[in-house]
Amino acid sequence: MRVDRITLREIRLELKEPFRISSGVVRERRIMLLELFDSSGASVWSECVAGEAPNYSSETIDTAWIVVTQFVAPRVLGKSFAHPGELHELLERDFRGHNMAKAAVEMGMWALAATMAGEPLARFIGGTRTEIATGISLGIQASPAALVEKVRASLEAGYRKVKIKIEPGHDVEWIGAVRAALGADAHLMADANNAYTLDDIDRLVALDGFGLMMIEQPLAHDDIVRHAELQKKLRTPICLDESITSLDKAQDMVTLGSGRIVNIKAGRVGGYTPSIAIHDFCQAHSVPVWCGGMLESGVGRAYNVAIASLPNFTLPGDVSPSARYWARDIVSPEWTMDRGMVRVPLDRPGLGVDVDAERIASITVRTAELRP
Ligand code: OSB
Ligand code: MG
Repeated sequence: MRVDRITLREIRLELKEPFRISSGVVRERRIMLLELFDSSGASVWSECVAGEAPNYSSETIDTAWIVVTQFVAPRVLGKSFAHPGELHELLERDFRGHNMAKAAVEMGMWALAATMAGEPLARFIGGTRTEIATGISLGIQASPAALVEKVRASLEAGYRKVKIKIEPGHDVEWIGAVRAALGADAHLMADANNAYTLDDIDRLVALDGFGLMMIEQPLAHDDIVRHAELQKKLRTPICLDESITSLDKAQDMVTLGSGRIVNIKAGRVGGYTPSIAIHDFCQAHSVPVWCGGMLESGVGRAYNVAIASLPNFTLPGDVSPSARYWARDIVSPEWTMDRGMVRVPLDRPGLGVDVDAERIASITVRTAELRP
């Protein structure tokens, strides 16, 4: 494969409802899409998952736009690769961080290779599932009662796991209200997005009483050591999200006991090669993984569904259907859910969905053409 042109686009997509987490709120996504063109004539779409503000990781859509343009694309454009597995090492060499910018190109190369091999992306990367158990991630709500109704509706819609965003003051009482209203069997978890410190140990121990499937990333975004101290005091498994930026970090987590579950987001770790490596490492150490989400459009969702089809993705992923996010997605068919499952598209090569270029054109606010 040899990519001789990459088109960047920024689109704006309004969320059906604002999504509030402990570190910020988003109402309208600014999404960077890429289109990679191979010299053979094949092409593919990919998505950069960087957000609008640096409140999840240090990257934003604007840093990613610059980094892809100035550093990532020049390393890839016009070069021949026998396999997309070669990209990750090339993009790591003397090039620190910017995992989401790297991943947008690296994952596009995987989808391009799958397309050219005539295989569905999920099968090309070793995925074995035909459908993905699906969870929903609920932003911080205005009141415990409002949260209870959201969780109730989500379980009625068939979601296999409900993740509740928490922060100090929107936590013990709120999770307690949900547990009391919906019973011991509801599959609930919490995600703090770094809102706590070890000084909040009393609150965190109080949450331990609610039988949550896991508590995601309670402490600092780059912490491994303090999470190990916290995990010793909790029965509830800690799941790390932000802290796992590479295979090394997953190894550190297991060595130190900083958590028992990993949320894999391919964008956060720099693409599919490191995601597969983390998946394999976790599998060998009996650590379950699941696929996280970054409020992706239908393009990014295709990559999430494909990676979630690997065998050790044994917990429901944040791979909700298109209609949970958007009035209208940019792919057809849109992503749908049936009995809490999203089907892995296995009937065609590549991403498995058509990308609606006309609709994308109508919501594009900037473009760039990158060549060798
Ligand atoms: O922490 O998992 C998170 C969205 C943006 C930034 C961080 C996170 C999230 C989500 C959304 O939880 C999950 C989804 O895409 O549905
Ligand atoms: Mg998270």
